[in-house]
Formats: sequence, structure tokens, C-alpha cells
Amino acid sequence: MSVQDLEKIFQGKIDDEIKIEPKDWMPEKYRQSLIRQVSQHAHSEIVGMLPEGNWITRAPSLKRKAILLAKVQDEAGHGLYLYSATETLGVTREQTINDLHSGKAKYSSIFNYPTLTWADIGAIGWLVDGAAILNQVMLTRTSFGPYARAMVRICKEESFHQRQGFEILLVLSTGSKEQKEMCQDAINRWWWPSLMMFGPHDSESTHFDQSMKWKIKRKSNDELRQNFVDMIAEQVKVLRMTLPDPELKWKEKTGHYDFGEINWEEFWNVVKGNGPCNRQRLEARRKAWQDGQWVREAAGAYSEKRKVRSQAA
Ligand code: FAQ
Repeated sequence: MSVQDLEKIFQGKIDDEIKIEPKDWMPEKYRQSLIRQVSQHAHSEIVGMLPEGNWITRAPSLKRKAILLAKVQDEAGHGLYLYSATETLGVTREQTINDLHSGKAKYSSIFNYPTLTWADIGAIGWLVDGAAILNQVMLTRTSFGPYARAMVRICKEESFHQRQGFEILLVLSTGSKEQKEMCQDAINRWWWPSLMMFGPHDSESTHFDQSMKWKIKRKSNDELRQNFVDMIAEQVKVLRMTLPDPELKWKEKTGHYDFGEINWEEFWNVVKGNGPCNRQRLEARRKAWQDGQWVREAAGAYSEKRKVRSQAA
């Protein structure tokens, strides 16, 4: 069969909403695009453990500590599902991880900001997980089977994460004057970076057209960002806090909130590795990989032993 015929069958499946599975024929560019996106998503989950992990020992109560510990472990699990989904596309986990450590692969810009107070943990849950969910609910319908299925499970956990973040802020927002200030300060610092998570404007999104045609993406960066603003602008009222955007305004005519322009220079600066914590985050990941070397060797030796034993039996 010619490549043109194979491409026609492939696009036909996509158009008919039939999932593409690892052993199906797929265009090389589709495979590469997914390796890029799914591996970057996996890296984001793993690097994303660091800002919150910073507060596990300082959570204000045993209950808060247990919840935060469980949340950070959930993120590790998400990273592992996603690394496995990447492997089904024919790359090894070592290669994928090397690409993170060498700086070749990206991860979400949001995780390059510091967590300065306990309220930041609430803001991450509410805003960062909130943004992540909107994007990931769309990805439960992505065209590649293993990625779509991983997303179903991940979304269930992320929606719990968002609620726990909101609840942290709700408690602070009804507390002392200092707690209220801490809550507002965290919202002020995390708001704009959360909007940046959705990526550049559609007009600047290099992968947009092709990813929509292949149904890797179902909604554009700007569309999802607008959904997020509409949702958060209402929820912030429950907290009796404000969003740091003087241009935020409900527009009856469009049925959406208008909002101010993102500082794109800051976004690209962070994406290029020059954000407040980029170096620190990569160093932490490289160190964790080196420290875990003996565990991988021991697990490999054990698995080899079992194989030899089962062959002898
Ligand atoms: N940061 O053409 P587009 C989470 C890059 S998970 C850094 O629009 P695309 C859970 C983009 O890669 C959060 N780079 O790209 C959690 C591309 O560069 P490339 C992560 C960004 O792929 C919560 C270039 O800009 N979620 O938070 C960013 O069509 C709490 C042009 O962009 C996912 O990864 C950015 N924000 O759309 C964990 C979801 N935005 O690759 C712990 C899956 C764009 O050509 C605690 N990914 N770039 O070198 C996606 O949906 C998409 O990849 C987008 C970008 C929407 C991120």
C-alpha cells in the first residue's frame, strides 16, 4: 500500500473518531508531535512536584501535610502514566528523561516560579490544577488511545486537587488580616503565570493547525484560556478576593470576561530557561536521577535474576 493510501486511512480514522493505537500505522510527524507533547506533559507533572514538595515539611497541620503528600504523590503517578504512554510511541524512558535533563525538552513554564508562603499551595491547587484540568479534559478526547486513557484517570485526581487548593484559600480568606493578605498576595503572584500555561496566542501557536487536524488538540490555547478566565473570575468572588487585572470585565455581549494582555516577554523568557527557578528545578531533577541510579541497577539485577530462574524452572 502506498504512503498516500496509508495516510488516507489514518486521517479517515481520525475523522471517524477512531482512536489511533501504538501498533497502528501513523505518519512519522504525528508520532514525533505526540512524543514531544506527551513527554513534555510527563516532565511537567514530575517537575511540578518540586514547588509543592517544598512545603510538605512546613504544612500547617498533620492533616494538611497528609493531603499535600498525597497530592504530590498523585503528580508522580501522572508523570509515570505519561512516560509509559510516551514509550508506546517507540522512545525509551532514558531518552525522554535525558532530553529533560539536557534542556532539549520543555516542561510547563508555571513550575519555574517559587512557592513563598503556604497560600501558594492553595493558589497552585486552585489556579494551576484548575488550568491543567481544562486542558486535560479536552485531552481525554485526544486521538492517540494511550494518551486519552491516561487523561481520564488523571482528570479525576486533578479535580480533587483543585478543590483542596480552593479550600486552603477559603480558610485563609476567612482568617486573620495577615492570612487574608497572604491569600491575596498568592493570587496576585500566580494569576498571570497560570494564564501563560495555556501557551502562546493561537496566531503564534506553531503546532495549532496540525494538532487540530490530527485531533491531538480539540480546543485552541486562546479558547481554553478564555474558559479558564470565565470560570476563575466567578470563583474568586466566593473567596472575596480579586484578580490582579484592572481590565477584567464581564461583557454581556460576548458572554465572556474581557481581560488584559499577558506579558509575553516574561513567558518566553521563562520558556527559554531564564525564569526565577529554571536552573534550580533542572538541578533538582538531575540530582534525583543520579541519586536513584543504584535503585535502577538493583531493580534491573533483580529482574534479570527472576528471568534466569523462570527459564531454569
Ligand atoms: N510552558 O504551538 P504551541 C499540570 C511551547 S500539567 C512551556 O501552542 P502546543 C499538572 C510549546 O511546547 C501542565 N512551553 O504548542 C500539575 C511549543 O514549543 P515546542 C502541563 C510552552 O503543544 C499541576 C511552543 O511553546 N500540561 O500542571 C508552554 O500546540 C500542579 C509553541 O506552542 C500539559 O503539558 C508553556 N506553558 O500547545 C502538576 C498539557 N506553552 O514544543 C503539578 C499537554 C507552549 O515546539 C502541580 N500539553 N509552550 O518546542 C498541551 O496541551 C500543549 O502542549 C500546550 C501547548 C497547550 C501546553
